[in-house]
Amino acid sequence: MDILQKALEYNESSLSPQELSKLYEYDIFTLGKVANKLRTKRYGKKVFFNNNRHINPSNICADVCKFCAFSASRKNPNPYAMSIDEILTQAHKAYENGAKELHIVSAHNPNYTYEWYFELFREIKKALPQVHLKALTAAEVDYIDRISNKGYKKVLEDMVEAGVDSMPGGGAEIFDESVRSYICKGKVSSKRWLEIHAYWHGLGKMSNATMLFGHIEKREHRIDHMLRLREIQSEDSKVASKNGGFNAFIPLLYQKENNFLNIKDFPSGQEILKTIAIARILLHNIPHIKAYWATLGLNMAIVAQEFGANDMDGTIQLESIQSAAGAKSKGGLSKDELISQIKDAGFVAIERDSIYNELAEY
Ligand code: V47
Repeated sequence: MDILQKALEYNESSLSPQELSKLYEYDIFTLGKVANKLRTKRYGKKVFFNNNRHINPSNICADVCKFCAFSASRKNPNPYAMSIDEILTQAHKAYENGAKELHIVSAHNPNYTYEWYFELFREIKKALPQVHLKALTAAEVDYIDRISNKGYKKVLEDMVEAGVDSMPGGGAEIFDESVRSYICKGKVSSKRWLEIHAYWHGLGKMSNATMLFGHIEKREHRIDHMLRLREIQSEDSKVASKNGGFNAFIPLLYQKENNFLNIKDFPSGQEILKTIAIARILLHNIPHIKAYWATLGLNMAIVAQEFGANDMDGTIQLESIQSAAGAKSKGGLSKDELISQIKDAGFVAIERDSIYNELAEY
């Protein structure tokens, strides 16, 4: 039996990342056809997007990730730290512009206290209770735990109490420990990143999971990353009382400018599409695969919808992390632009909320 057939049997522990990395040896049409069949079975011609706003309270960071161009202590000479009032002003504007989700993640600013974060979330929820609050990556949760000594479980419980609705998927990077220690030494460990999400899911909450690819990692590291996520998700589903889990897997294509990784060889379009198709094939228990237009570019993100992806992310309004590294995403996208691209590609555009309830069809 060939490796693709075996991969589709989902005999959880039978194939190693090395064996599964042979999936990349199939051509894109073979992988794409299988991945497209899987996504079509679940979603037909639907492509999902949401109306969201990213807010990044500060770019002053205690951690040093080689791939990051956003952090002020690196090649970006403009440090900033927003106050709660400034963030609230942005949140109100975002809401007036149609955002139904606020995605709030920050650099690890040592001047923000434990209380600051939770006051921020409470104030936002008080002012805009109808807006979905997606906030704090597992890397931030780990950082807040380290500065406060509260323990990550308490941080997560306090997030629920303060009104955080879901967690974004950032900070996952690549779980392989050797790659991780080269690209982001000192940041949350892979083990802890996974423990944090598992505990959050146990609180009945949803989250996403990213993977930063296209830098020094090898194919088998990407597969290993996906398998670790698949395992956590299936562990989660064993506990009957839980309603939480991973909503979406988001492969983030590494952007090369203004950072310290100094990568010369970038993945081809084929390698990117194969990665997305393989994610759909392997991650049978994570419902949504997001082709994040901010890193892939709009064209590639739309093409990826025929290679297993079923989501584009959203309007964003202001994107500061990937655009600092060269992505053309700073100003976000209008809802009309997203809808027109999705329709032009022959799909049905579905505006969703943050946990994938369908709000409107275009
Ligand atoms: O974890 C940093 C990445 C992430 C670069 O959960 C870079 O819905 C590419 O996690 N090139 C933060 N990527 C963004 C993130 C995210 C984005 C969209 C949706 C969701 C979601 C989550 O940005 C970090 C890091 O992996 N990043 N630098 C770079 N040079």
